[in-house]
Amino acid sequence: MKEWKNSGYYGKTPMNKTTKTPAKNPFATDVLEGLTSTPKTLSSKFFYDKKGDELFQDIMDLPEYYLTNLEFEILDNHKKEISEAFSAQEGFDLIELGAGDGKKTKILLRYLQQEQYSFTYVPVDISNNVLQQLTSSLEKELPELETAPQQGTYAEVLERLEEYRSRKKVIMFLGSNLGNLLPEQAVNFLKKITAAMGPEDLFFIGLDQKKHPKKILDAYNDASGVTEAFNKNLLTRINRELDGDFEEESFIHWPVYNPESGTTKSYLVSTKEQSVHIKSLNLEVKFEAWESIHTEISQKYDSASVNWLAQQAGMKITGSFTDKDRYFKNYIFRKK
Ligand code: AVJ
Repeated sequence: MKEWKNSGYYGKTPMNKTTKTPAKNPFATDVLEGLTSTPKTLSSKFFYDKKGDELFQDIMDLPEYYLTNLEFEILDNHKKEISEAFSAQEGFDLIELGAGDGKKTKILLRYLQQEQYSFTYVPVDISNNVLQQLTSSLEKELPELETAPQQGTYAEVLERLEEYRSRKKVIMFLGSNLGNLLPEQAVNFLKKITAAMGPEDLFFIGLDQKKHPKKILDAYNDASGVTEAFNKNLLTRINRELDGDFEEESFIHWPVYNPESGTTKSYLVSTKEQSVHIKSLNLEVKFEAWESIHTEISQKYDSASVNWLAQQAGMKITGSFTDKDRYFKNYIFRKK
């Protein structure tokens, strides 16, 4: 344990800052750090292995998880105005961070193509597998579409994009994915986007809004237990990849929503005193009865917090689109 803490790649980021080589095993590093901290934490970025990707697909189909359907509806209802805002004389590059299955984006892509806008779609994802599935579905559904998929972390791709200034860029970040970041991390992330933007470029972002706390809580505490399985997938992953012996039945999934901060925090709570052994970390983790592991934040926004984010990042809001209940919003940002 000590050697790990003192080694060069110890820390939250998967890249070693001094050498820019990937850490040996970012998951192992993060699990070790999180489970030896007080209070205990695990990072939500490790939800998304093959099983986690499938569970997230199931979450998007849940009746309680309103975010996906509302954003779909917003894009569909406002595709004309959105396309007009994206449009440019020499065409544009539409760069999507964390493209996933592209279900929502396809509404825009289809419309842009039908209206003969000139553009290239640049889906960005860390997973090659996701990119391949997306490209092959696009080849079938929109064979004329020009696509230029980019594999890598957002940071890597944004660095590449900085030098990519041949024509207007529209950078898209949907699904309220920003909400998984703490305010400071979110600002740093947005600053990188601002740095990659020219004066004409747009940033198009979807952010879930504050609303009745019950509605929000239900979205993270669905009756069928899919979100619970998604949260517990972190334990399954530790068991499989790091040779751990977590008993999933002795943890409960517990999300809480704070209407003041707008933050939903998800936890796994140990229902008994227990000890977990993680062999490949050479680590024994002790839990008291009812001790928690914090696993995820899902931030909800209002006009004050969105203005603050834009301001901090050196951007300004130049447009927004919402649904009839104002539950979800898509914003157009420009560089200030
Ligand atoms: C993909 C980050 C937007 O926080 O709402 C869904 C992930 N977690 N249910 C969210 C998630 C639990 C989701 N984001």
